Amino acid sequence: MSDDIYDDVIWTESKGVKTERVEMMVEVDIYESADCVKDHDFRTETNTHQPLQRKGSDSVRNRSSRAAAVCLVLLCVLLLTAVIVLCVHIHTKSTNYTEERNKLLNKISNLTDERDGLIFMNNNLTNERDQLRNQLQICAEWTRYQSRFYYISNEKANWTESRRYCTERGADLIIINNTEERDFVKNMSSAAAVWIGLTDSAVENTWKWVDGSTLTSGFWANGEPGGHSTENCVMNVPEPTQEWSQLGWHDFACNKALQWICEKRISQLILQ
Ligand SMILES: [Ca+2]
Ligand SMILES: [Ca+2]
Repeated sequence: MSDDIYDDVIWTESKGVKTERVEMMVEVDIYESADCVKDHDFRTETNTHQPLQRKGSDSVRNRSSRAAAVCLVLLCVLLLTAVIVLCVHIHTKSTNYTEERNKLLNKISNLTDERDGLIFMNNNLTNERDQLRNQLQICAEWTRYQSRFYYISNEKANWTESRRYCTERGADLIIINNTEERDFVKNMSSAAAVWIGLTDSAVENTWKWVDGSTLTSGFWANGEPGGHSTENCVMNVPEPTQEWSQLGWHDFACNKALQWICEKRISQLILQ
């Protein structure tokens, strides 16, 4: 019985060893199978994933290219827009500057016209001022009688120079129209013999006043005029002196030096 038992045990043990071997072999097979499966899966995965990864990278590359193209187009559009806006801005500015330049040129032209007008006005005012000065001087030095101003010189000159002095001041040698004026001249000139504006230089013995009118009647001294062609200008002797015994008008040589009397009408003074 015990032998049986031992035999059973041995058998059992051997059986157990066998079982363990079987189990180990099974385990080895399992592990090998697992390794095979792993290897198979890895290869399978490797074989399966490689094309997918390639497809994915191509897709990403395509997307990147499209994005880059879109960005480039957008950039071009932006640049084009910026260029257009800049051109419009420059054109607008240029137009504004041109308008401003034209306005300034117009203003300069107007100011130039105004300046020329002011210069012209200033010249006129300067002339008026000079005329007023002359008139003031005339009022100060000349004597008013009725509607005329008279001036008697202190210097002596020939008839032509005497007349020039008067005409340069808007006057002329005196024309004696009546006895009142003759008496005024007599008072004015005291005893001095003076040139008056009467001559027959153009036609002998045809006496004309400096205004071109012909003498009709005059205040000749006794025996005058008697100088004929040698005495063509007239002097007035207001009263008898040692030199001139006869008062009144004398024909006398025009180149002789005497004092003179200028006459100016008030209308001439205003017009001057
Ligand atoms: Ca004469
Ligand atoms: Ca005479």
